[in-house]
Amino acid sequence: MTNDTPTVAVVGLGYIGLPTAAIIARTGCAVTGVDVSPEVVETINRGAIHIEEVDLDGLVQAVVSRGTLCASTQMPRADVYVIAVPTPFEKDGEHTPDTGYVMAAADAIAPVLDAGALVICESTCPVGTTDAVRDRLAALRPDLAMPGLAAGTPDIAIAYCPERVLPGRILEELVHNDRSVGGVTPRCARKAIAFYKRFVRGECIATDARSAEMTKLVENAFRDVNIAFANELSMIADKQGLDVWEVIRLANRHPRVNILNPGPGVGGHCIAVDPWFIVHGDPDNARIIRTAREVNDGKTDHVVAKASDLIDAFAGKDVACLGLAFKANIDDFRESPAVKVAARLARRYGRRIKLVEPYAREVPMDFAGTGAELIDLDTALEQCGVFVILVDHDMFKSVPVDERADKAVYDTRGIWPDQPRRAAASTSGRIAV
Ligand code: SAJ
Repeated sequence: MTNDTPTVAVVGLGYIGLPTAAIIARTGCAVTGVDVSPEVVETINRGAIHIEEVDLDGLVQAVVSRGTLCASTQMPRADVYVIAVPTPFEKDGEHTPDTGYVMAAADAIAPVLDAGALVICESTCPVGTTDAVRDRLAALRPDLAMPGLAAGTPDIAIAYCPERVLPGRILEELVHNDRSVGGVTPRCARKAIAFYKRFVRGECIATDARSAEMTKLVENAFRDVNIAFANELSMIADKQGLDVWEVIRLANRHPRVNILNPGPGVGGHCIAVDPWFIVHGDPDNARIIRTAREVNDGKTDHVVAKASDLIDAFAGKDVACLGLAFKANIDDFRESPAVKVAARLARRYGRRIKLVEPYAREVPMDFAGTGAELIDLDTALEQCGVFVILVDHDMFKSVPVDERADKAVYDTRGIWPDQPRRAAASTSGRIAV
Protein backbone atom coordinates (compact mmCIF):
# COMPACT_ATOMS: atom_id res chain seq x y z
CA MET A 1 0.00 0.00 0.00
CA THR A 2 1.33 3.43 -0.86
CA ASN A 3 -0.60 5.57 1.64
CA ASP A 4 -2.59 5.43 4.85
CA THR A 5 -5.92 5.65 3.01
CA PRO A 6 -5.62 2.96 0.38
CA THR A 7 -7.89 2.71 -2.63
CA VAL A 8 -9.70 -0.62 -2.55
CA ALA A 9 -11.40 -2.85 -5.12
CA VAL A 10 -13.78 -5.51 -3.77
CA VAL A 11 -14.40 -8.15 -6.44
CA GLY A 12 -17.82 -9.80 -6.11
CA LEU A 13 -20.73 -7.91 -4.53
CA GLY A 14 -22.72 -10.73 -2.93
CA TYR A 15 -23.60 -11.52 0.69
CA ILE A 16 -19.97 -11.03 1.78
CA GLY A 17 -18.51 -8.68 -0.85
CA LEU A 18 -21.08 -5.91 -0.60
CA PRO A 19 -21.09 -5.64 3.23
CA THR A 20 -17.27 -5.81 3.19
CA ALA A 21 -17.05 -3.06 0.55
CA ALA A 22 -19.47 -0.86 2.49
CA ILE A 23 -17.66 -1.30 5.81
CA ILE A 24 -14.28 -0.50 4.22
CA ALA A 25 -15.82 2.56 2.53
CA ARG A 26 -17.12 3.67 5.92
CA THR A 27 -13.48 4.01 7.09
CA GLY A 28 -12.91 6.64 4.40
CA CYS A 29 -11.17 4.48 1.80
CA ALA A 30 -12.27 4.99 -1.80
CA VAL A 31 -13.83 1.62 -2.62
CA THR A 32 -14.87 0.30 -6.00
CA GLY A 33 -17.17 -2.69 -5.86
CA VAL A 34 -16.66 -4.81 -8.97
CA ASP A 35 -19.33 -7.19 -10.22
CA VAL A 36 -20.09 -8.92 -13.52
CA SER A 37 -23.78 -7.99 -13.24
CA PRO A 38 -24.67 -4.57 -14.68
CA GLU A 39 -27.95 -4.74 -12.73
CA VAL A 40 -26.09 -5.17 -9.44
CA VAL A 41 -23.74 -2.30 -10.34
CA GLU A 42 -26.64 -0.02 -11.27
CA THR A 43 -28.55 -0.88 -8.09
CA ILE A 44 -25.60 -0.10 -5.82
CA ASN A 45 -24.74 3.15 -7.64
CA ARG A 46 -28.31 4.23 -6.87
CA GLY A 47 -27.47 3.69 -3.20
CA ALA A 48 -29.74 0.65 -3.08
CA ILE A 49 -29.00 -3.03 -2.45
CA HIS A 50 -29.90 -6.30 -4.19
CA ILE A 51 -29.59 -8.60 -1.15
CA GLU A 52 -31.24 -8.72 2.25
CA GLU A 53 -29.05 -8.07 5.28
CA VAL A 54 -29.85 -6.20 8.47
CA ASP A 55 -28.89 -2.49 8.27
CA LEU A 56 -26.95 -2.97 4.99
CA ASP A 57 -29.35 -0.74 3.03
CA GLY A 58 -28.68 2.26 5.28
CA LEU A 59 -24.90 1.76 5.22
CA VAL A 60 -24.70 1.38 1.43
CA GLN A 61 -26.91 4.41 0.90
CA ALA A 62 -24.66 6.45 3.21
CA VAL A 63 -21.29 5.49 1.68
CA VAL A 64 -22.58 5.79 -1.89
CA SER A 65 -23.99 9.25 -1.21
CA ARG A 66 -20.73 10.18 0.55
CA GLY A 67 -18.87 9.06 -2.56
CA THR A 68 -16.58 6.50 -0.88
CA LEU A 69 -18.33 3.51 -2.47
CA CYS A 70 -19.13 3.11 -6.14
CA ALA A 71 -19.73 0.01 -8.25
CA SER A 72 -18.45 -0.95 -11.67
CA THR A 73 -18.18 -3.89 -14.03
CA GLN A 74 -14.61 -2.79 -14.79
CA MET A 75 -11.57 -3.59 -12.61
CA PRO A 76 -9.90 -0.40 -11.39
CA ARG A 77 -6.31 0.24 -10.40
CA ALA A 78 -6.20 0.00 -6.61
CA ASP A 79 -3.84 -0.38 -3.67
CA VAL A 80 -5.84 -3.32 -2.25
CA TYR A 81 -7.90 -6.00 -4.00
CA VAL A 82 -10.35 -8.15 -2.01
CA ILE A 83 -11.68 -11.19 -3.91
CA ALA A 84 -15.10 -12.26 -2.60
CA VAL A 85 -16.55 -14.29 -5.46
CA PRO A 86 -18.44 -17.61 -5.30
CA THR A 87 -16.66 -20.98 -5.17
CA PRO A 88 -19.35 -23.52 -6.10
CA PHE A 89 -18.92 -27.16 -7.10
CA GLU A 90 -18.27 -28.28 -10.63
CA LYS A 91 -21.28 -30.10 -12.06
CA ASP A 92 -19.37 -33.39 -12.08
CA GLY A 93 -21.09 -35.22 -9.22
CA GLU A 94 -17.73 -35.41 -7.49
CA HIS A 95 -18.12 -32.19 -5.47
CA THR A 96 -15.03 -30.87 -7.23
CA PRO A 97 -14.47 -27.30 -6.05
CA ASP A 98 -14.80 -24.75 -8.84
CA THR A 99 -12.26 -21.96 -8.32
CA GLY A 100 -12.97 -20.55 -11.77
CA TYR A 101 -14.45 -17.29 -10.46
CA VAL A 102 -11.43 -16.75 -8.18
CA MET A 103 -8.99 -17.32 -11.04
CA ALA A 104 -11.09 -15.08 -13.31
CA ALA A 105 -10.77 -12.35 -10.69
CA ALA A 106 -6.99 -12.82 -10.71
CA ASP A 107 -7.00 -12.56 -14.50
CA ALA A 108 -8.96 -9.29 -14.31
CA ILE A 109 -6.68 -7.86 -11.61
CA ALA A 110 -3.40 -8.73 -13.34
CA PRO A 111 -3.46 -6.03 -16.07
CA VAL A 112 -4.08 -3.22 -13.57
CA LEU A 113 -1.81 -4.51 -10.78
CA ASP A 114 0.84 -2.02 -9.65
CA ALA A 115 3.89 -2.58 -7.48
CA GLY A 116 3.00 -2.10 -3.82
CA ALA A 117 -0.47 -3.61 -4.16
CA LEU A 118 -2.03 -6.10 -1.76
CA VAL A 119 -4.23 -8.92 -3.11
CA ILE A 120 -6.49 -10.70 -0.60
CA CYS A 121 -8.76 -13.68 -1.25
CA GLU A 122 -11.77 -14.05 1.08
CA SER A 123 -13.71 -16.64 -0.90
CA THR A 124 -13.95 -20.09 0.68
CA CYS A 125 -11.33 -22.08 -1.25
CA PRO A 126 -9.67 -25.51 -1.35
CA VAL A 127 -6.22 -25.48 0.21
CA GLY A 128 -3.63 -24.16 -2.27
CA THR A 129 -5.89 -21.72 -4.12
CA THR A 130 -4.10 -18.61 -2.85
CA ASP A 131 -0.80 -20.05 -4.05
CA ALA A 132 -2.48 -20.68 -7.41
CA VAL A 133 -3.59 -17.03 -7.54
CA ARG A 134 0.01 -15.99 -6.86
CA ASP A 135 1.25 -18.27 -9.63
CA ARG A 136 -1.38 -16.94 -12.05
CA LEU A 137 -0.40 -13.33 -11.31
CA ALA A 138 3.28 -14.26 -11.69
CA ALA A 139 2.60 -15.76 -15.12
CA LEU A 140 0.55 -12.77 -16.28
CA ARG A 141 2.85 -10.14 -14.81
CA PRO A 142 6.46 -11.38 -15.01
CA ASP A 143 7.52 -7.75 -14.57
CA LEU A 144 6.36 -7.84 -10.93
CA ALA A 145 8.23 -9.74 -8.19
CA MET A 146 5.77 -12.11 -6.50
CA PRO A 147 5.96 -13.27 -2.85
CA GLY A 148 7.51 -16.66 -2.24
CA LEU A 149 8.92 -16.78 -5.76
CA ALA A 150 11.33 -13.88 -6.01
CA ALA A 151 14.43 -13.27 -3.92
CA GLY A 152 14.45 -9.92 -2.14
CA THR A 153 11.42 -7.76 -1.42
CA PRO A 154 8.43 -8.65 -3.64
CA ASP A 155 6.40 -5.99 -5.41
CA ILE A 156 3.06 -7.56 -4.44
CA ALA A 157 1.63 -8.95 -1.16
CA ILE A 158 -0.88 -11.81 -1.38
CA ALA A 159 -2.98 -13.24 1.48
CA TYR A 160 -6.04 -15.33 2.32
CA CYS A 161 -8.50 -14.11 4.94
CA PRO A 162 -11.79 -16.01 5.34
CA GLU A 163 -14.86 -14.41 6.90
CA ARG A 164 -16.99 -16.21 9.47
CA VAL A 165 -20.08 -14.03 9.67
CA LEU A 166 -23.66 -15.16 10.32
CA PRO A 167 -26.39 -14.01 7.94
CA GLY A 168 -28.45 -11.42 9.75
CA ARG A 169 -25.44 -10.25 11.78
CA ILE A 170 -22.92 -9.66 8.99
CA LEU A 171 -22.20 -5.96 9.60
CA GLU A 172 -21.59 -6.58 13.30
CA GLU A 173 -19.54 -9.75 12.88
CA LEU A 174 -17.36 -8.44 10.04
CA VAL A 175 -16.07 -5.88 12.55
CA HIS A 176 -15.99 -7.84 15.80
CA ASN A 177 -15.09 -11.43 14.87
CA ASP A 178 -11.48 -12.55 15.15
CA ARG A 179 -9.92 -13.27 11.75
CA SER A 180 -7.27 -15.68 10.51
CA VAL A 181 -5.01 -13.80 8.12
CA GLY A 182 -2.90 -16.17 6.03
CA GLY A 183 -0.01 -14.68 4.06
CA VAL A 184 1.77 -16.37 1.16
CA THR A 185 4.74 -15.13 3.19
CA PRO A 186 4.87 -13.67 6.73
CA ARG A 187 5.41 -10.23 5.19
CA CYS A 188 2.16 -10.69 3.20
CA ALA A 189 0.29 -11.55 6.41
CA ARG A 190 1.65 -8.40 8.06
CA LYS A 191 0.54 -6.25 5.13
CA ALA A 192 -2.94 -7.81 5.17
CA ILE A 193 -3.32 -7.44 8.95
CA ALA A 194 -2.39 -3.74 8.69
CA PHE A 195 -5.23 -3.39 6.18
CA TYR A 196 -7.82 -5.35 8.21
CA LYS A 197 -7.03 -3.40 11.36
CA ARG A 198 -8.58 -0.40 9.61
CA PHE A 199 -12.04 -1.94 10.23
CA VAL A 200 -11.68 -5.17 12.25
CA ARG A 201 -11.95 -4.85 16.03
CA GLY A 202 -11.54 -8.58 16.59
CA GLU A 203 -8.06 -10.09 16.79
CA CYS A 204 -6.29 -10.56 13.44
CA ILE A 205 -4.20 -13.71 13.81
CA ALA A 206 -1.29 -14.16 11.41
CA THR A 207 -0.76 -17.54 9.79
CA ASP A 208 0.15 -18.94 6.39
CA ALA A 209 -2.30 -18.98 3.46
CA ARG A 210 -2.77 -22.76 3.38
CA SER A 211 -3.58 -22.94 7.09
CA ALA A 212 -6.07 -20.08 6.73
CA GLU A 213 -7.75 -21.83 3.79
CA MET A 214 -8.10 -25.07 5.77
CA THR A 215 -9.25 -23.21 8.89
CA LYS A 216 -12.31 -21.91 7.08
CA LEU A 217 -13.22 -25.36 5.80
CA VAL A 218 -12.60 -26.97 9.21
CA GLU A 219 -14.85 -24.50 11.04
CA ASN A 220 -17.81 -25.40 8.86
CA ALA A 221 -17.01 -29.11 8.66
CA PHE A 222 -16.88 -29.23 12.46
CA ARG A 223 -20.36 -27.71 12.64
CA ASP A 224 -21.68 -30.06 9.94
CA VAL A 225 -20.37 -33.12 11.83
CA ASN A 226 -22.04 -31.93 15.01
CA ILE A 227 -25.34 -31.26 13.27
CA ALA A 228 -25.08 -34.73 11.72
CA PHE A 229 -24.69 -36.21 15.20
CA ALA A 230 -27.96 -34.55 16.25
CA ASN A 231 -29.72 -35.64 13.06
CA GLU A 232 -28.47 -39.23 13.35
CA LEU A 233 -29.52 -39.28 17.00
CA SER A 234 -32.99 -38.07 15.99
CA MET A 235 -33.41 -40.90 13.48
CA ILE A 236 -32.16 -43.51 15.99
CA ALA A 237 -34.44 -42.16 18.74
CA ASP A 238 -37.33 -42.00 16.27
CA LYS A 239 -37.02 -45.70 15.56
CA GLN A 240 -37.02 -46.44 19.29
CA GLY A 241 -40.00 -44.17 20.04
CA LEU A 242 -37.90 -41.80 22.16
CA ASP A 243 -38.21 -38.00 22.17
CA VAL A 244 -34.85 -36.73 20.89
CA TRP A 245 -35.53 -33.25 22.25
CA GLU A 246 -35.93 -34.66 25.76
CA VAL A 247 -32.75 -36.73 25.39
CA ILE A 248 -30.75 -33.75 24.09
CA ARG A 249 -32.14 -31.46 26.78
CA LEU A 250 -31.02 -33.87 29.48
CA ALA A 251 -27.65 -34.75 27.90
CA ASN A 252 -26.80 -31.07 27.52
CA ARG A 253 -27.12 -30.65 31.27
CA HIS A 254 -23.72 -32.40 31.35
CA PRO A 255 -21.14 -29.64 31.85
CA ARG A 256 -19.14 -30.72 28.79
CA VAL A 257 -21.84 -31.92 26.39
CA ASN A 258 -23.39 -29.63 23.80
CA ILE A 259 -25.48 -31.58 21.31
CA LEU A 260 -26.85 -29.35 18.55
CA ASN A 261 -30.43 -29.35 17.22
CA PRO A 262 -31.87 -31.87 14.76
CA GLY A 263 -33.60 -30.40 11.75
CA PRO A 264 -34.84 -31.39 8.28
CA GLY A 265 -31.28 -31.30 6.88
CA VAL A 266 -28.54 -28.69 6.44
CA GLY A 267 -28.97 -25.72 4.15
CA GLY A 268 -27.16 -22.58 3.12
CA HIS A 269 -24.20 -22.20 0.82
CA CYS A 270 -21.55 -22.87 3.47
CA ILE A 271 -22.08 -25.68 5.96
CA ALA A 272 -23.57 -27.93 3.27
CA VAL A 273 -20.79 -27.09 0.80
CA ASP A 274 -17.45 -26.43 2.49
CA PRO A 275 -16.91 -29.93 4.00
CA TRP A 276 -16.87 -31.38 0.48
CA PHE A 277 -13.75 -29.30 -0.22
CA ILE A 278 -11.96 -31.27 2.50
CA VAL A 279 -13.36 -34.60 1.28
CA HIS A 280 -12.30 -33.82 -2.28
CA GLY A 281 -8.79 -33.01 -1.07
CA ASP A 282 -8.36 -36.29 0.83
CA PRO A 283 -11.22 -38.76 0.22
CA ASP A 284 -9.40 -41.62 1.96
CA ASN A 285 -9.05 -39.90 5.32
CA ALA A 286 -12.06 -37.55 5.35
CA ARG A 287 -14.46 -40.36 6.35
CA ILE A 288 -16.35 -38.76 9.26
CA ILE A 289 -16.66 -35.52 7.30
CA ARG A 290 -18.07 -37.33 4.26
CA THR A 291 -20.44 -39.43 6.38
CA ALA A 292 -21.73 -36.34 8.16
CA ARG A 293 -22.64 -34.83 4.78
CA GLU A 294 -24.46 -38.05 3.83
CA VAL A 295 -26.32 -38.19 7.18
CA ASN A 296 -27.46 -34.57 6.91
CA ASP A 297 -28.59 -34.99 3.32
CA GLY A 298 -30.29 -38.27 4.27
CA LYS A 299 -32.24 -36.57 7.07
CA THR A 300 -34.23 -34.75 4.41
CA ASP A 301 -35.40 -38.09 2.99
CA HIS A 302 -36.34 -39.23 6.49
CA VAL A 303 -38.43 -36.11 7.08
CA VAL A 304 -40.27 -36.53 3.75
CA ALA A 305 -41.14 -40.12 4.69
CA LYS A 306 -42.36 -39.24 8.20
CA ALA A 307 -44.35 -36.27 6.95
CA SER A 308 -45.96 -38.42 4.26
CA ASP A 309 -47.05 -40.95 6.90
CA LEU A 310 -48.76 -38.19 8.86
CA ILE A 311 -50.38 -36.62 5.80
CA ASP A 312 -51.70 -40.01 4.70
CA ALA A 313 -53.14 -40.57 8.18
CA PHE A 314 -55.20 -37.38 7.75
CA ALA A 315 -56.31 -37.79 4.16
CA GLY A 316 -59.00 -35.12 4.29
CA LYS A 317 -56.91 -32.34 5.80
CA ASP A 318 -54.89 -29.58 4.19
CA VAL A 319 -51.24 -29.44 5.21
CA ALA A 320 -49.33 -26.34 6.34
CA CYS A 321 -45.56 -26.50 5.77
CA LEU A 322 -44.14 -23.93 8.16
CA GLY A 323 -40.98 -22.33 6.81
CA LEU A 324 -38.97 -22.42 3.57
CA ALA A 325 -35.82 -20.46 4.51
CA PHE A 326 -32.62 -22.42 5.16
CA LYS A 327 -32.58 -21.27 8.78
CA ALA A 328 -34.59 -19.25 11.27
CA ASN A 329 -35.46 -15.57 10.90
CA ILE A 330 -33.67 -14.85 7.61
CA ASP A 331 -34.92 -14.64 4.02
CA ASP A 332 -32.25 -16.86 2.45
CA PHE A 333 -33.56 -19.93 0.63
CA ARG A 334 -30.33 -21.24 -0.87
CA GLU A 335 -29.93 -25.02 -0.54
CA SER A 336 -32.82 -24.97 1.95
CA PRO A 337 -33.82 -28.42 3.21
CA ALA A 338 -37.24 -26.94 4.03
CA VAL A 339 -37.77 -26.13 0.36
CA LYS A 340 -36.60 -29.62 -0.64
CA VAL A 341 -39.01 -31.30 1.79
CA ALA A 342 -42.00 -29.07 1.02
CA ALA A 343 -41.46 -29.33 -2.74
CA ARG A 344 -41.36 -33.14 -2.59
CA LEU A 345 -44.55 -33.13 -0.51
CA ALA A 346 -46.19 -30.69 -2.93
CA ARG A 347 -45.32 -32.89 -5.89
CA ARG A 348 -46.95 -35.81 -4.05
CA TYR A 349 -50.00 -34.11 -2.49
CA GLY A 350 -50.61 -31.12 -4.77
CA ARG A 351 -53.03 -28.45 -3.56
CA ARG A 352 -53.32 -30.00 -0.10
CA ILE A 353 -49.91 -28.51 0.60
CA LYS A 354 -49.93 -24.89 1.81
CA LEU A 355 -46.74 -22.93 2.35
CA VAL A 356 -46.25 -20.52 5.27
CA GLU A 357 -43.06 -18.44 4.92
CA PRO A 358 -43.07 -14.88 6.28
CA TYR A 359 -39.87 -14.08 4.37
CA ALA A 360 -41.18 -15.20 0.96
CA ARG A 361 -42.98 -12.79 -1.36
CA GLU A 362 -43.99 -15.48 -3.86
CA VAL A 363 -43.99 -19.24 -4.22
CA PRO A 364 -40.42 -20.34 -5.10
CA MET A 365 -39.85 -21.86 -8.54
CA ASP A 366 -39.27 -25.27 -6.90
CA PHE A 367 -43.06 -25.53 -6.53
CA ALA A 368 -43.96 -24.76 -10.14
CA GLY A 369 -46.84 -26.91 -11.32
CA THR A 370 -47.61 -28.40 -7.90
CA GLY A 371 -50.54 -26.16 -6.99
CA ALA A 372 -48.95 -25.34 -3.62
CA GLU A 373 -49.86 -21.82 -2.52
CA LEU A 374 -48.32 -19.34 -0.11
CA ILE A 375 -50.66 -18.45 2.78
CA ASP A 376 -50.18 -16.62 6.05
CA LEU A 377 -49.97 -18.25 9.45
CA ASP A 378 -53.47 -17.25 10.59
CA THR A 379 -55.03 -18.69 7.44
CA ALA A 380 -53.07 -21.89 7.99
CA LEU A 381 -54.32 -22.15 11.58
CA GLU A 382 -57.88 -21.69 10.32
CA GLN A 383 -57.72 -23.99 7.28
CA CYS A 384 -55.10 -26.69 7.87
CA GLY A 385 -55.36 -29.75 10.08
CA VAL A 386 -51.80 -31.01 9.58
CA PHE A 387 -48.68 -28.96 10.33
CA VAL A 388 -45.15 -29.86 9.21
CA ILE A 389 -42.70 -27.50 10.92
CA LEU A 390 -39.53 -27.08 8.84
CA VAL A 391 -38.02 -23.78 10.05
CA ASP A 392 -37.82 -22.42 13.58
CA HIS A 393 -38.84 -18.83 12.76
CA ASP A 394 -39.68 -16.86 15.90
CA MET A 395 -43.13 -16.14 14.45
CA PHE A 396 -43.99 -19.85 14.52
CA LYS A 397 -42.67 -20.35 18.05
CA SER A 398 -45.11 -17.77 19.37
CA VAL A 399 -48.29 -19.67 18.41
CA PRO A 400 -50.00 -20.42 21.75
CA VAL A 401 -50.89 -24.06 22.39
CA ASP A 402 -54.65 -23.36 22.51
CA GLU A 403 -54.51 -22.25 18.84
CA ARG A 404 -52.88 -25.50 17.74
CA ALA A 405 -54.02 -28.13 20.26
CA ASP A 406 -56.22 -29.92 17.70
CA LYS A 407 -53.60 -30.00 14.95
CA ALA A 408 -51.66 -33.06 13.81
CA VAL A 409 -48.08 -31.80 14.01
CA TYR A 410 -44.72 -33.06 12.75
CA ASP A 411 -42.27 -30.70 14.44
CA THR A 412 -38.79 -31.26 12.91
CA ARG A 413 -37.37 -28.34 14.89
CA GLY A 414 -38.79 -28.98 18.34
CA ILE A 415 -40.35 -25.50 18.55
CA TRP A 416 -43.66 -26.62 20.09
CA PRO A 417 -42.56 -28.81 23.03
CA ASP A 418 -45.98 -28.35 24.66
CA GLN A 419 -47.88 -29.73 21.66
CA PRO A 420 -50.39 -32.29 22.95
CA ARG A 421 -49.22 -35.72 21.85
CA ARG A 422 -51.70 -38.58 21.62
CA ALA A 423 -49.19 -40.92 20.00
CA ALA A 424 -45.57 -41.90 20.48
CA ALA A 425 -43.43 -38.85 19.81
CA SER A 426 -41.18 -39.01 16.81
CA THR A 427 -37.76 -37.90 17.91
CA SER A 428 -36.97 -36.35 14.57
CA GLY A 429 -39.88 -34.19 15.54
CA ARG A 430 -43.04 -34.73 17.52
CA ILE A 431 -45.79 -36.53 15.66
CA ALA A 432 -48.85 -35.29 17.52
CA VAL A 433 -52.06 -36.87 16.30
N1 SAJ B 1 -28.63 -26.29 11.64
C1 SAJ B 1 -29.26 -27.37 12.25
N2 SAJ B 1 -29.05 -27.60 13.58
C2 SAJ B 1 -28.22 -26.79 14.31
C3 SAJ B 1 -27.57 -25.71 13.67
C4 SAJ B 1 -27.80 -25.47 12.33
O1 SAJ B 1 -30.03 -28.12 11.62
O2 SAJ B 1 -28.08 -27.03 15.53
C5 SAJ B 1 -28.85 -26.06 10.21
C6 SAJ B 1 -29.54 -24.73 9.95
O3 SAJ B 1 -30.95 -24.87 10.04
C7 SAJ B 1 -29.10 -24.43 8.53
C8 SAJ B 1 -27.70 -25.04 8.47
O4 SAJ B 1 -27.61 -25.96 9.56
O5 SAJ B 1 -29.92 -25.12 7.60
C9 SAJ B 1 -26.58 -24.00 8.58
O6 SAJ B 1 -26.95 -23.03 9.54
P1 SAJ B 1 -25.82 -22.39 10.52
O7 SAJ B 1 -26.47 -21.40 11.37
O8 SAJ B 1 -25.11 -23.48 11.19
O9 SAJ B 1 -24.75 -21.77 9.54
P2 SAJ B 1 -24.68 -20.61 8.44
O10 SAJ B 1 -24.54 -21.27 7.14
O11 SAJ B 1 -25.72 -19.56 8.57
O12 SAJ B 1 -23.28 -19.93 8.90
C10 SAJ B 1 -22.14 -20.76 9.00
C11 SAJ B 1 -21.36 -20.27 10.23
N3 SAJ B 1 -20.28 -21.18 10.49
C12 SAJ B 1 -20.20 -21.79 11.70
O13 SAJ B 1 -21.07 -21.63 12.57
C13 SAJ B 1 -18.99 -22.64 11.94
C14 SAJ B 1 -20.84 -18.88 9.96
O14 SAJ B 1 -20.01 -18.47 11.04
C15 SAJ B 1 -20.04 -18.87 8.67
O15 SAJ B 1 -19.53 -17.59 8.37
C16 SAJ B 1 -20.93 -19.31 7.54
O16 SAJ B 1 -21.37 -20.66 7.82
C17 SAJ B 1 -20.16 -19.26 6.25
O17 SAJ B 1 -20.51 -18.36 5.42
O18 SAJ B 1 -19.21 -20.01 6.10
